[in-house]
Amino acid sequence: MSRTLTVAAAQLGPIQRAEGRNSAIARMVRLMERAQARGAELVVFPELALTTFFPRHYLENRAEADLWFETSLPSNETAPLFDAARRLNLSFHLGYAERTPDGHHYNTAVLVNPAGQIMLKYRKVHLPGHAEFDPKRAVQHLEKRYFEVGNLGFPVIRAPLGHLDGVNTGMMICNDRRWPESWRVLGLQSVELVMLGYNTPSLNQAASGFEAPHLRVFHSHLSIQAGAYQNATFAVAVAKAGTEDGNELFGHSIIVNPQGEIIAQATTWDDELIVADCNLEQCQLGRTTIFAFDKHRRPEAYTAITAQTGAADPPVWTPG
Ligand code: CDV
Repeated sequence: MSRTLTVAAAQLGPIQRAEGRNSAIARMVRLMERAQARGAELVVFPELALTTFFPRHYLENRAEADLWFETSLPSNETAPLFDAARRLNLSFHLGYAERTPDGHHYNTAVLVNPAGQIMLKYRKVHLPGHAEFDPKRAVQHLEKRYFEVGNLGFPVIRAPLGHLDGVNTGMMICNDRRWPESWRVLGLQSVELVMLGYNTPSLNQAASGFEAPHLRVFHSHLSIQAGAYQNATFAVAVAKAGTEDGNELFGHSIIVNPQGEIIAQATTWDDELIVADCNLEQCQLGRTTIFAFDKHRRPEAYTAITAQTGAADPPVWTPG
């Protein structure tokens, strides 16, 4: 049987702060219908897909932010996504803000099958930004205020997807894509398909140095293409795009093959579907040759990667 899975990246245009979940979810259901019409078996939505990218908004009373969090999946509001999955025989990946029954907060993604079962859950590990209001920034990035560091590691599961019995499927969320460690941990579990959603502003708002705007998309694509190539996996990277609450998100969603090539790319800042046939057999070449991990990796030389966080100064060279 062919191991070609037809995958749709469902980029979302902006979701304004005043826009209700119902309207965002209606847009997402329309994208699922279009995906099914184009033969897709899996639809991947962005990070925090149900609301505005709220970490840009500072709320002094942290608890008020709970209005942006989901306490259950499905809920009355998110049920139309699950209904559409069943009706259209689609699996979907959803990024959302999760509040657990015991009061923990995570930036989370799930993979849901057409029967509505959650097959895989991931909670974002690399939280960028800061926890307190930063007066130097024109736009805040308060992920460290609103979320805890994910506690599920980087799981991969072999799950039935579309017509395939088993696809080695993993996830990361936005900033995780910039860290080779995220990709390698997935690669070490033989991942074949990485789903990742992101919300990335067109401008670096950190006010600690100039970053040319054109480099923002370059760095995002560079990280995803390198991660896919070095771990012999497909990657579906899906953005929220456009001007949201006055702040520009750069879009440029892509699907990448295990050679690191972009095989589909969004060209608008709107709700936009890109679809690609992903022949998972293509993962074999890299993982049996240049990246045959079992033959060529040297973990004894990599101990610093898990032993330390920050970079240490090297010893100073002295003559003789
Ligand atoms: N949502 C994110 O994690 N965004 C980050 C920041 C740095 C903008 C990103 O890495 O794209």
